[in-house]
Amino acid sequence: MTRTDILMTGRMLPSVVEALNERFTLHRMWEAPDRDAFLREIGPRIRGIATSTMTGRADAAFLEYFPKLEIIASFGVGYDNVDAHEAARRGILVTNTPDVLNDEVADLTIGLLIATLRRIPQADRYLRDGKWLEAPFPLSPSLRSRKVGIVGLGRIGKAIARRLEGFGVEIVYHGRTRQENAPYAYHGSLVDMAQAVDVLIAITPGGAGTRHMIDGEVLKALGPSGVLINVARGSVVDEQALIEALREGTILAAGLDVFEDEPRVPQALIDMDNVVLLPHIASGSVHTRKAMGQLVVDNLVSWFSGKGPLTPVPETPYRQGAL
Ligand code: NAP
Ligand code: 8YV
Repeated sequence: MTRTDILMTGRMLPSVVEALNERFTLHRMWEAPDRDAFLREIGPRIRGIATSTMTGRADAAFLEYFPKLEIIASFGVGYDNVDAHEAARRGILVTNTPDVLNDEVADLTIGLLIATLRRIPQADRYLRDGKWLEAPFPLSPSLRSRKVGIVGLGRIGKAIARRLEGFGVEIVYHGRTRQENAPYAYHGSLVDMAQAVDVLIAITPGGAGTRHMIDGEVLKALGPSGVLINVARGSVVDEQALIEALREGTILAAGLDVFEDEPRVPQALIDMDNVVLLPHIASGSVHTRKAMGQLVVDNLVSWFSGKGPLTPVPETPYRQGAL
C-alpha cells in the first residue's frame, strides 16, 4: 500500500515527528536547502500538512504548490498562520488544537497578571542585584479592589474568568456578541469597557478582524491605574500606541506574552520597568504541548483513516461528503 505524503513545515515535538513518521511518508520542509525547489518537487504528492503558528503563513501562494492537498493540521488553537478562507475555497480542511491548552494558558495568564501587578520579576532582579541589603523593595500596586475586563470570553477567556472568580474581583467582558449564559456583565463597546475597568485581558484570535482593536483610544480609557495583559496575539494591540501609553503614564503597566513581530520585541519595551515580557509561552509546558501535538497527529490520522477531522476550524466546517 502506498503511504500518504505529509509535509511538516517546521520542527515539531519528537513525539509528533515519530507518530507521523510511523504512519505517513513525512517530508521536512525546514531541512530543505532550496525551499522552492523542494516544494516544486514534492508538492504535487502532498495530501496533508502539519504546520504551526511559528513556521510561516500558509497563504494562497504557498497552497499553490499542493494541488492534491486535503488537510492542514495546525499546531495551536489560533490559526492566523493559515488563510482558512483560501483553504476553504480550495476544498482544503484546516484543523487546530482547541481546548487541550485552555487550563495551561489560563494559569499562565493569572501568573502574568499577578507578576505584572506585584512586580515579581522586578523584585527578583532587585534581590539578585543586592539592593535588598540597602532597602526594602518598594510597595507595589495590587489586584485588590480591581475590576477585570476580558476581551474575548471564549474557551480560554472563560477559563481565565473562572480562576479570577477565586480572587474575588469583579469580571466583565467584551466580544462581538453577548453570551446569554455568561455570569458576567457584557460591554458591546471596548472603549466603554476599558473606561469601566482597571485591568484588560486580551484573549481573542489574531488576524484582520481584531487587528489593533486595543489602540490609543482604548488605552486612554483604561487610564493611569490601568493594566493591560495580552495573551492573544501581538496584532491585537497597537504596539506603538502601547509603548507611548506606558511611557507617558497613560496606563500603569502591561504584561505581554505576544508581540507584533515575534520573536523581535521593541527595545522600547525591553528598556521599560513597568512591563513584564514573556516569549510567547502561555501554552508552553511539556504536558500541554504534548497534548497539542497529539491532536495534530490525531486529526491527520483520523482524516486519512476516512473518519473525518476531529477539530476542524469554523471556516472549513466538515460535513461528510461536503469537501
Ligand atoms: P475562542 O473560543 O474562539 O474564543 C475567542 C473569543 O474571542 C470569543 O469569545 C469571541 O467572541 C472573541 N472574538 C473573536 N473575534 C472578536 C472580535 N473581532 N472582537 C471582539 N471579540 C472577538 O478561542 P480560544 O480557544 O479561547 O483562543 C483564543 C485565542 O487566544 C487564540 O485564537 C489565540 O490567538 C490566543 N492564544 C494565545 C496563546 C498564547 O500562547 N499566548 C495560547 C492559546 C491561544 P465573539 O465571537 O462574541 O466576538
Ligand atoms: C502556541 C498559541 O504557542 O495556541 C495558540 O494559538 O499561540 C500557542 O499555544 C503556538 O500556537 C505554537 O505554535
